[in-house]
Amino acid sequence: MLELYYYENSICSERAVMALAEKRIDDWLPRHIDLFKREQFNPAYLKLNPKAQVPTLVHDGEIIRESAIICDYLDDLRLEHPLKPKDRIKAAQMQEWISEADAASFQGVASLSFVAVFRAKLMAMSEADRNAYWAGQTDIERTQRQQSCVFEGLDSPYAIRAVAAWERMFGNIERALADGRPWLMGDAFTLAEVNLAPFIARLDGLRMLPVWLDERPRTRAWWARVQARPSYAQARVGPSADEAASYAREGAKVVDDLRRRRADYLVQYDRVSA
Ligand SMILES: N[C@@H](CCC(=O)N[C@@H](CS)C(=O)NCC(=O)O)C(=O)O
Repeated sequence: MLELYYYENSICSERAVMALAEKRIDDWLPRHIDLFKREQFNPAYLKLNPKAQVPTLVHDGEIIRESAIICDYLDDLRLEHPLKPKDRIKAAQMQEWISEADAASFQGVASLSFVAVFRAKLMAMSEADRNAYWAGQTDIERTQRQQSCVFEGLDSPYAIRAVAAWERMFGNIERALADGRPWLMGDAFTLAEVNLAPFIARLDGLRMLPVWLDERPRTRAWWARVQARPSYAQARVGPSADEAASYAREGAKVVDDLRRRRADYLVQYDRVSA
């Protein structure tokens, strides 16, 4: 039995659901964890995932955590519709995309979501309610990042790191596609795309993508191809219908400032043209 504990509007959960769709695995049981009802802190769920995070996969009673690892596991589960290159070198190179997405891009998109959308919500709360929101989190780095983004907005050092992380990622994508390949690893769509798609979809939903993609036509075309995958629609990647309007509205409020921050960042740090 394959059970996925997940929250529909979480970008890490979307990775796992997209991998399931790509693999045409449909005999899995959805176990919904509503992050806004704080269900990630239920003692039973904490036993599955002590970090109080989604997603978690449970396969015949065995627990698999971390969205990138879950996607990799799902790929190995069925031979059909492979999402990893057969060639060992290419498979290792594919992992570099995922590792960079996990190490920097995730924090980047999470920070920008907080600056644009969750900041206003949390600032509208009483101090006691805000503290209650953060109470229970098990990852001090996450709490500090969120607090910095809420209290400092785009002045938060995490926001500037987000600008840098996505500058690096989109620069790498544009360079990788320069030889005309359709996908990051060549002719085949792989886990590199699956692991990036939900993060980029969130930036898209926040209307922030043009900040990095205005000057990157190959990445724009690649992103359109990713969005055209049936799995993208099946997994409902991107902000849900009821959230889309507020994400677009709140993101649009900060996008000009974000563009200025990127320009300042490039003056000081850009060493590689993309
Ligand atoms: N590295 C983990 C990160 C998981 C993660 O941070 N999930 C977020 C949703 S995208 C979460 O569960 N947040 C819970 C919270 O903020 O309380 C993974 O890729 O699975």
